[in-house]
Amino acid sequence: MSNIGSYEERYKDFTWSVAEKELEFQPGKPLNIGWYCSDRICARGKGDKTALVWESASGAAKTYTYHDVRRLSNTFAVFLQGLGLKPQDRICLFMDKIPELYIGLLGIFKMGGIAQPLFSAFGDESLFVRLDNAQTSAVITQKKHAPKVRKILDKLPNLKHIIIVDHDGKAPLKDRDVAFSLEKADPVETFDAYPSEAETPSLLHYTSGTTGQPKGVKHVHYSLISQYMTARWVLDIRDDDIYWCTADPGWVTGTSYGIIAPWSLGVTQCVMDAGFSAEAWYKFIEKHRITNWYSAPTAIRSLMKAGDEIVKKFDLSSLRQLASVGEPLNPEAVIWSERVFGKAFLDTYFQTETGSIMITNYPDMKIKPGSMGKPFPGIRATVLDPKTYEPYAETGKIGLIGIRPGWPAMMRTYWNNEETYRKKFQNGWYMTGDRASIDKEGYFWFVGRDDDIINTGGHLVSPFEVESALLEHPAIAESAVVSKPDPINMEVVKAFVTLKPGFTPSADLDLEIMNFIRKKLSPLAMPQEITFSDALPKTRSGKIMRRILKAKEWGEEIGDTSTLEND
Ligand code: 6R9
Repeated sequence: MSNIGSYEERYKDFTWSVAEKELEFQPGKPLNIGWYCSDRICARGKGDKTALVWESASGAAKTYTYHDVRRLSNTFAVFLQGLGLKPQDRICLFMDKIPELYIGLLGIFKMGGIAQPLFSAFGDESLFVRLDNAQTSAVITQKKHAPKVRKILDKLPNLKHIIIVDHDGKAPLKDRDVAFSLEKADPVETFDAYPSEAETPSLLHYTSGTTGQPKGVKHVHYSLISQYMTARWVLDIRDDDIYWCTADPGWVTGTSYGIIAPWSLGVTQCVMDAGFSAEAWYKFIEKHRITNWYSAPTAIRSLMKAGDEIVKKFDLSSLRQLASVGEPLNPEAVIWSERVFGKAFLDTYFQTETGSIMITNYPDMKIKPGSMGKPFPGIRATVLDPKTYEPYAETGKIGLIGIRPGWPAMMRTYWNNEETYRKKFQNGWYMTGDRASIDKEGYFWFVGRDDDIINTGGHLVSPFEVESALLEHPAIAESAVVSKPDPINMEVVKAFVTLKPGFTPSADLDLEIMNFIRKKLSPLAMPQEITFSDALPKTRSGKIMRRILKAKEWGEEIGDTSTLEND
């Protein structure tokens, strides 16, 4: 049995005050995640412990102690204040997985700003809608990504500063640019963190919606309580562990469990700023003696594809705890990992909106490969009848996953979109938008999403966003975007388009459209396949019936087509 107690024992009578006590947080007193993740660890005598081990694709490496993280996040905070940035201003982090991203997040928290992390792979259009929606005041970025921000600057009157963290003087600074070097700036030894309270906003993560623009999920400093507790009990992070979360902080897993949870626990974490390669990943685990590894099904499937032989070339005996999140973890992946690593990946389930792990496998709990496990202590989750929004009386029925609101990391609203936020609740339940069933022993079995959102490699892509971007291409008259099955990414983006008069389908046009989307939105949103059609299936009221196109891709029954216009 592990040191964290059995699931049943923990679930029974759990209240979040357990975590509050461990963190010595007193309700009503200030709570600043930046302080918790650095100053508090130093105050507990662990300042010289390594907080971050960082490596890049080119072989560059850097190591930071907790004292370094504390001092450098102070330095960041003072610099941001010096620019005139104020508490609650939105400050975007738009960088690769470099140390400035990790330390910058704490710096923003410490000066009371609201951090807005965005994937550095985002193109100018993806970037624009998110910066515009949040009315962001500053973007912290690298010189290679700055041109994408500059391109949309005219449309963003509220964006006052583009902060370049690796300015080398070779190219001159441009309009609204300002250089900041973490290494060259005068280190700030002491800084009074902004006295945020539990309910003070901390973070905005953008997530794709089925219709309309992406939504800014607003989190508060109190989220720390559930991020800390879930990391301790599910990821089983202990004091001497070496932890590796493979997620990018542009995504909720990369902030909740790639920055906040590990640093609030005072553990050493490793970051690899490089693309996927089985060999490089195993080498990284071997070299750093990783004990806890949090990854995603797409990566695990890619490792499976690389084969068993390559695993044997490395000493991976340090691994103790493996976990996965983001998409369904297929039973084969669980069984495979048990065979090759001697440990099964524990499936965990949560969302940008939930901020922390909701339904999960738990150390010492029997694993049923293919099941997401059970609700974390303090979480009341169930499966609801889609007609009545009442929990099913019988087990085994497929319904909608609903969670009773009230855990610390729950989103507080969608930024400037209270109406959509309110629509997420039914009969007192927060509606996740996912479908599942619960078996007799209380295990949850994920079935699928209840909307059109495409989950490609763990990243949510809105068909609406891709369709809108496609319509901006001069050759395209109409577009419909659906998911298509894929052995590694589970789903990929597939587009159907009709062309404007004067344009004809060709391989060149196909490639050109793909590139157009990759640059405008991101590589993930890029259609992997484009079908040129003469017409798209539409309802009599003129809505494109994605359902029909999707069913064909997945080899499923098409279902009711009575509202189809052209049948
Ligand atoms: C953390 C994160 C959330 C959506 C969620 C669901 C899917 C996440 C899953 C899973 C099956 C799991 N999802 N974990 N599906 N099994 N263990 O992924 O946040 O990007 O907001 O996505 O991802 O559909 O609703 P986010």
